[in-house]
Amino acid sequence: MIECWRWYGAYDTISLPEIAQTGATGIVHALHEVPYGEVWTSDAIAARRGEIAKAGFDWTVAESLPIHESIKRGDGNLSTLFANYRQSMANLAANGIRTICYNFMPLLDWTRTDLTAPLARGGTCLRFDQARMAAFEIHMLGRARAEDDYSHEVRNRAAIWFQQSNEADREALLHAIMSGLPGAFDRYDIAGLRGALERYDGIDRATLRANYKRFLDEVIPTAEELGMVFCVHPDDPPRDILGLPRIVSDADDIAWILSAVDSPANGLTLCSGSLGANPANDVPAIAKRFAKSIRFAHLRNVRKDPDGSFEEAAHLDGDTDMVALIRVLVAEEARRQEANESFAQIPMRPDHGHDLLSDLERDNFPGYPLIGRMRGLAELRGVTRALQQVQTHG
Ligand code: CS2
Ligand code: MN
Repeated sequence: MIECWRWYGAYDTISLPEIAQTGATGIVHALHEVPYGEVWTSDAIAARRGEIAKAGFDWTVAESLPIHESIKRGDGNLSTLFANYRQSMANLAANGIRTICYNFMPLLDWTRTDLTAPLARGGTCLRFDQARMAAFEIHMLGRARAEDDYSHEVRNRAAIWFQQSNEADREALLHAIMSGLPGAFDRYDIAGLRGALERYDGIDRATLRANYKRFLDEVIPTAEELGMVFCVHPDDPPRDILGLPRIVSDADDIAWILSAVDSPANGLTLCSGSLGANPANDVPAIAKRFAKSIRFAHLRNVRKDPDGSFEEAAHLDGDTDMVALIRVLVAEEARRQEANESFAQIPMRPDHGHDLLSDLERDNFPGYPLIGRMRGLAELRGVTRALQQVQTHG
């Protein structure tokens, strides 16, 4: 496994020399400052790669090479957007970056309703609360379509939360839902979000899948030519939100994606935290079933409530059996090495982390603190090393 760390470049308050002390050797990075749909130039990639190399790291994975909303919506003529995307791929490959993580979530990337939920022993975590999300969708946005996504009981609690909330509570909820990644993409207020959602009117699951297939047809042959691998990141949370369909949420979705274009370049980012938020997803079993297609691993854990809410647990402590999952990854790496396959080692990163100790005084991106992720990485490293030894020596 290649131990990696997501670094947000100029947007990050955590420096490369600090990351070096965590023991990670690979950097996961994107040119976050480039507006979605524009080309990542070779010069800009080379400069960033040089900066990363100078600090002693390899730029191991490009995450994400973002997909413009027009491609997801399937708006009219997309030839320029596809050509730009392929140009960015070629520029990455020319600079030795051959693993591309992306996602196909309409409109919003990962979504939480609370960025600082307290932990029992101190520190904070990210939380997704069903009633708050329902309050946002149904009462703040006025999305009647979203009502079907919630139980009667959750809708009741959502109505009560909304009635009792003040302006500041609603602002904080909007802020939590809209935060996510840094960079040059649209961020919305309520009115803006309503407008953006209208542009998705009429786009159901089947249409979104067709648009996704069209994207894969446009880029996977190029990835093959360039010797690159693509790995789709699952939806987070893995279910429809804002009344929009999500199509990368479970084993059936993954099977559909991998068979939509059958190629070794069409692969998967196994994100245990994203998939693990759906009680129907058995993450180690999913990893086992699709092991050959896993090109990147995001390792983190979640603890679920019966109503569908969840919070991010310590890396080894949530509902997902991380030891079982890492065992699958370690076995798959051994198989690839044995078969002399390229991309034998799987890059991993401790996906999110808790805000712990000095993280609490530091301004970092939600989910991406230094100490909390370092704790996660250290725990995962211990499990991995032990299982690697068992794999080799029995
Ligand atoms: C994150 C991803 O929530 C998560 O699990 O790792 O959302 C990530 O930020 C991108 O969506 C990957 O393309
Ligand atoms: Mn992830």
